[in-house]
Amino acid sequence: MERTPGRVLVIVPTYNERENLPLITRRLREALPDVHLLVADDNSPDGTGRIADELAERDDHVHVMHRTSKQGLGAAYIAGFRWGLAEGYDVLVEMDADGSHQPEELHKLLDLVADGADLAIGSRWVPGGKTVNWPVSREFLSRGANTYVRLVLGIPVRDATAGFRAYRAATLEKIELDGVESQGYCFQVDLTLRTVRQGLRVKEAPITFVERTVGSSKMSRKIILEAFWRVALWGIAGLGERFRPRR
Ligand SMILES: Nc1nc2c(ncn2[C@@H]2O[C@H](COP(=O)(O)OP(=O)(O)OP(=O)(O)O)[C@@H](O)[C@H]2O)c(=O)[nH]1
Ligand SMILES: [Mg+2]
Repeated sequence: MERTPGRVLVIVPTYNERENLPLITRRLREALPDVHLLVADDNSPDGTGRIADELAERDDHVHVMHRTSKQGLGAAYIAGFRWGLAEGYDVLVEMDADGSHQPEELHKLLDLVADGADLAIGSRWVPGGKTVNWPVSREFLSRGANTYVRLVLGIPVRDATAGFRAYRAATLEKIELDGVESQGYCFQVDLTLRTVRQGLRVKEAPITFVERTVGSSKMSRKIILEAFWRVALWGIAGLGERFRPRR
């Protein structure tokens, strides 16, 4: 029997995902019919916001947040979390629109939350995790970034940059979203670090990450550099904590 950890909201940030959004919406609604979806669109020039409105008109489980301009993945998620918390959802999920995160695997994350995890991460880099059609360069970047994060921050998570995750509402309430400045992918590392530092339970489930087949990537050199310097600063800021002698 399917276990449920309460009312679940999946937040999907979108920027120019007009082909992908209807597909991912249908897959999610079929895989887990009780789960709600919030599309957080940054005024996509390709009309993704309009498509989201059409989907929401036909389905009371689909909601749309229209944002004024492209402000990065992190800002879109924070706005989505705030909406979901105000609406009283128990679990808030992050999922990409491009099909890389498979809605058919979401139950694995919800099961971990139902079993007590405060944050469940869909991981490429635990045993059983896979990537499909990912260029060697992207795999190298992701593995390298995760090794860097583990060395600099010392957190026991194999895939801290992963963007397919489920947060218990109480976790987001504890981690002070107001202080989050990260915009690109380091947003994921930032929230992982905040969760670990609160002493909360982070669990990873293996997933199969599938490279997008339509639309274009928003990954950029700027996003990679932001992650590099922010992680370094968090590492330096945490040195006092890590090397303080135990009493
Ligand atoms: N609202 C909003 N969504 C964004 C922004 N940047 C990226 N996204 C969305 O965040 C998700 C992940 O972005 P992707 O472009 O797929 O990034 P990626 O997965 O590293 O790149 P690929 O591997 O090429 O797919 C997608 O659903 C994007 O549409 C942004 O600035 N605002
Ligand atoms: Mg993607």
